[in-house]
Amino acid sequence: MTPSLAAKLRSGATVITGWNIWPEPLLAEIAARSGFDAVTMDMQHGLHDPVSVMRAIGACHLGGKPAAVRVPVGDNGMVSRALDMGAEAVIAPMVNSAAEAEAFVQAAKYPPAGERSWGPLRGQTVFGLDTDAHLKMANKDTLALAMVETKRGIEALDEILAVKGLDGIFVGPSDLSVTITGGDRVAPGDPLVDEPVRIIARKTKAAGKLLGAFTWAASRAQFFADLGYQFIALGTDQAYFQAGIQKMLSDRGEEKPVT
Ligand code: 3PY
Ligand code: MG
Repeated sequence: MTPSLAAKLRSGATVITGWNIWPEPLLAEIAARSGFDAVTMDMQHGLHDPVSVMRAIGACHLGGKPAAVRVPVGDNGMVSRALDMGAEAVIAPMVNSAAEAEAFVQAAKYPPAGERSWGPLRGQTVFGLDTDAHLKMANKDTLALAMVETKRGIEALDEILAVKGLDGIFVGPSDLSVTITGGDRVAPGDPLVDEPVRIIARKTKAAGKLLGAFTWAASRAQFFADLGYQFIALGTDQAYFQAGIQKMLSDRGEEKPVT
């Protein structure tokens, strides 16, 4: 197994992940081969189902990059399944309390840290590890990241960070802006989210946990990276497709084939 996503992040590296919302493994593989350090399959707002996630994880490995999965809200069954399929990180959206974070960790970690049931039938093949090695690797080398993206989540942050086995916090700036404005605006890049983003960074680092966030622009990714966010999602495959079309329509360069 190549150095895990967890090992890279713990060594201090910044990891930029593509965000795959279209349930098509080929797109995940192309994202993996096109410069991203990892690819995340989104089952919350993205269109993935368990089968497409399973196929996309294999496609990411074919492209030489680790795969992460964002599960639907509160779907801890899918947390275990995504890990069983070979995901190196699972992201749980809308975690608003220590109890929710605790239930998430229970599904993501084998005993003694949690209560994950044994059966990584696909993951073992993806990682190429025997049973003992897989069991030893799993709790340390797969990450459970809880999204803090609401006022309630921020209020509960200290208790969420105290949950043993939780590896990190992943920030959703769109939901942060919606909750902060009381449902008035979706404004992920607005300065109004900067203060909570800074508070989350300070507290999470003090707790010795990892930081991740979603962004729509490389400049915003740099803002997060400067604050210590290391696992940074940039755009979605829908946005990559739209940006590619716009670039091709306006490109005045020489003709060359693209494969
Ligand atoms: C948010 O910005 O709220 C997210 O969940 C990113 O996908
Ligand atoms: Mg969100």
